[in-house]
Formats: sequence, C-alpha cells, structure tokens
Amino acid sequence: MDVIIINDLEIFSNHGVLKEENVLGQKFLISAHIYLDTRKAGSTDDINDSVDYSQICHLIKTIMENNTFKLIETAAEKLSHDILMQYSRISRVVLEVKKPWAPILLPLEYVSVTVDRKWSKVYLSLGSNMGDREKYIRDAIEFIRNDENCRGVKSSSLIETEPYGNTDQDKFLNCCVELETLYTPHRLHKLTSQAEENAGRERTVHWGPRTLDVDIILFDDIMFHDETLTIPHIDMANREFVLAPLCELDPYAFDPATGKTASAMLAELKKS
Ligand code: PH2
Ligand code: MG
Ligand code: MG
Repeated sequence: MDVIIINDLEIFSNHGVLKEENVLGQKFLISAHIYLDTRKAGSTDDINDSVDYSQICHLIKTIMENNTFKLIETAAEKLSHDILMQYSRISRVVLEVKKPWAPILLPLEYVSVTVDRKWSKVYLSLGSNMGDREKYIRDAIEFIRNDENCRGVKSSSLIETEPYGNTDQDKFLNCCVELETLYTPHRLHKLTSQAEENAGRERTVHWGPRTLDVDIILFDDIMFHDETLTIPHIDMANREFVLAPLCELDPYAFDPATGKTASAMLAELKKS
C-alpha cells in the first residue's frame, strides 16, 4: 500500500489533564501515515483520485482546536477515526500526537502517542432455524450495515441447510456476510451479540434452535482466543453451511492458522 505522510503539523490547542493546560494551551505536533492506493492518481494526475493532504491537515487543526481532551490518546483516537470516516479511500492511518511542552517539570524533547487504526476485513456466518428465519437474518444484516463503524457490507445468498451437530431440530437458513470494520474483534462481537438480542435470542440449549446466530469466522489474519471469542471460528473447516457461502463471497478467503483457502477447505470437506 502507498502512503502519504504528514510530518509534525504544528497546532496550538488546549489538551491536558491539568487545568492550566486547558486554559493556557500549548504546542502539539501531529504526524500521520495515510495508507491508500495512489496508483490511479499517479497516472491521471487528478486530485479527485487521491485525498487532498491540505484538507486533511485542516481537518486535524479543526479537531484539535474544537476539543479539549485530557489525554493525547483521546486526541489520537479521534483524529485517526475521523480521517478514516471522512476519506473512504484511506484504508489505514498511523497517527502520532507529540506534546513537546508537556509540563512535567523535567526537560524532555517530547512525549507522544502513536495509534494504528484501519478498516479490517471480516467474514461473519449467520444462521436461523426458528420463526421468520429470513427476516431475522435480513434485519441483522441491516443492523450491521447501519453501524457507522462498518462499511462495504455484502451478503452471500441464503441457503437452507440441514442442522449440523444437534440434528434433532429444524432446518437452518444460513449465509455469510463480508464487511470492513473499524472495530476490534471484541467490539464487533458486542455488535453481533446485539444483533442476536434484537432477534430475541434466548440462550437455553447449547447448539439448540435459535432465532439468530451471528459468528465471526475470519477477522483480517488475526488468530485469537479467550473465554468469549475464538478467531478464526474453531469449526469452520467442518461446516459446509459456513464454507459454501464464504466461497461465494471469496473463495480465496483463508484461515491464517492453516493457510487453507475457503475453496480448498470446502473441497476437502466434500471429499470426506
Ligand atoms: N449452527 C450451529 C449448529 N448447527 N447447523 C446448520 N445447518 N446451520 C447453522 O447455522 C448451525 C448448525 C451452531 O451455531
Ligand atoms: Mg454458531
Ligand atoms: Mg454463535
């Protein structure tokens, strides 16, 4: 990915934990690595095919001057978030806020914080086998689409599937959804749980009938496990109702743990 760099943009503003800092103000230096594809602009020579770094600098100045944050962390979070929100061409921002006059009663060059924020590519699996299955699934997709921290929400077709695991229950409707998100895996999991709650899901029988189940299948190339979340989905390679719709969206989506693509996993599953 190409990168536009803004280095040490100087802004006078009022962030700080101390009252004096909020009143007097001080100098901040903002740097940003802005990742985007500049190839098209590089050949058309048209600013509309890139982002205007001057505009971004003024956006940074406005945010810095119109807010009073206690922490440089908050300033960096807000700046990177707003840049990613306002410029859809930008896929990632690495942003540093430097505070050269930090009042610590000791000489120092500066203190700073650097955040790295980006649109992550995610695949979800949705399933329902109770009530108006299609409506629960479509409402969930709409709910996710309406969240400003998600974009490019795209669904596979809906397929009817035999219950897997606990087979003594009704048939499922399943699909996969591809999206990009600014959320962390845990924050996205909170959103998918809210989608399940909107469908009135009650957690009674493990692997039992449900109005809606939304599972995170892949999240960039992250491999992660704790008591609430396992990514990639632990059983994806054994589930045709996950792999078939995933292949429809992207047959080359792959499990970073095994390096296997969705289409290779599906082919293996069908053979066994
Ligand atoms: N979900 C399960 C268990 N079994 N079977 C099908 N066909 N579709 C599902 O979504 C499904 C399942 C647990 O999440
Ligand atoms: Mg599930
Ligand atoms: Mg689940």
